[in-house]
Amino acid sequence: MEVRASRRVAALAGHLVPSPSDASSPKKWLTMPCDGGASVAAGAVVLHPSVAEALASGGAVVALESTIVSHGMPYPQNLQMAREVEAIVRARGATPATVAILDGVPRVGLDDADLRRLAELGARARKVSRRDVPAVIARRETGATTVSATALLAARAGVSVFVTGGVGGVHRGGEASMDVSADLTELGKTPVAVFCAGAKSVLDIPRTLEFLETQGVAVVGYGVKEFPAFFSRSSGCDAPAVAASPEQAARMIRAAKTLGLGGSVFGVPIPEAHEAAGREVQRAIDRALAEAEAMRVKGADVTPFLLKRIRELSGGASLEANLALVRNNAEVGADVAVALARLAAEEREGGEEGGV
Ligand code: PSU
Ligand code: MN
Repeated sequence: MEVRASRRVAALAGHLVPSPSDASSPKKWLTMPCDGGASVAAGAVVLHPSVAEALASGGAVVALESTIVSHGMPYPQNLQMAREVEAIVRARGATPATVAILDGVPRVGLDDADLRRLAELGARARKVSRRDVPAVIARRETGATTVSATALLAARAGVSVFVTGGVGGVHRGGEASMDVSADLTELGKTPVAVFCAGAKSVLDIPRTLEFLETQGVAVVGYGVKEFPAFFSRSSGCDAPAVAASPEQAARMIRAAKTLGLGGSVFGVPIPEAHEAAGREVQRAIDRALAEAEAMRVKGADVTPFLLKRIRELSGGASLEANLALVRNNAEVGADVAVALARLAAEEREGGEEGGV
């Protein structure tokens, strides 16, 4: 064990220069095995050895969000989901990298014990958005990362594919409250492709798409024309682009990367077999929205409040549908990550001209 670990670190040293002060180049971030983090500088991203190894060898890696574990689902289904999604990613030939901040250390790739800890903490874990990152690190707190914080930490580590359930968006009434998820601005500047089932209809989907356009985020329907609405395959809004295969999605991600652009959102619709349950959930959504307004729930509490009430009001139907769409997103995201790794390898070998 000891020997293997030190050999791994030696192999990695050749690829990753420890220079945590330089945030602009992912390759220069300090990386260490996750059990040896004693002297890691505050803010340095620590990669799990399996993730560091996959990246160093040009393998496919898929980042996974942790707020969906802590705040998105109840225990123990959340732990089961987190494990299952990692297993799906592995089975399709990619390395899973769940992202979180544990005891003040940003981590890309977790052990099973870490997953369990986040799942058990549930809503007692901090919900960490981009703005919360410095304070959580400085105070050595433990937090689950939202799409925005997951995307930024994944990008710093050099991971460009990310799977979750749904993205945040412009909240209803957001034109007055200015409650616009930091997920949207993050994707405008961070080169990560998020595979999700779209945005929930608790949000204002047309305004969310407008905002993504302003931010220059590439929005893509995966195999569908419409941008999906989480529990429903249809939102009434067309996505500006369509990807027909993992290879095509990978070429889009590669083109954005080559030009130094920001992120993208791939809307993967909920599988048809689970959409019926989704319709039932719509009524629960409408009621939860009315309650949030009556109770004047505000800010970062809005999304967790709505998710919890929808689950309670729909009697478990929403949880079933949610689990099904996350599994599906993991399959698609892993396939695209594998295609992307292949594409990058072909370009390195000069086998294919351009690749766009
Ligand atoms: N949508 C879901 N499930 C979730 C979230 C959104 O269907 O768990 C979480 C994600 O972590 C997302 C965050 O990044 O909520 C957005 O929160 P806010 O609206 O406060 O930005
Ligand atoms: Mn908000």
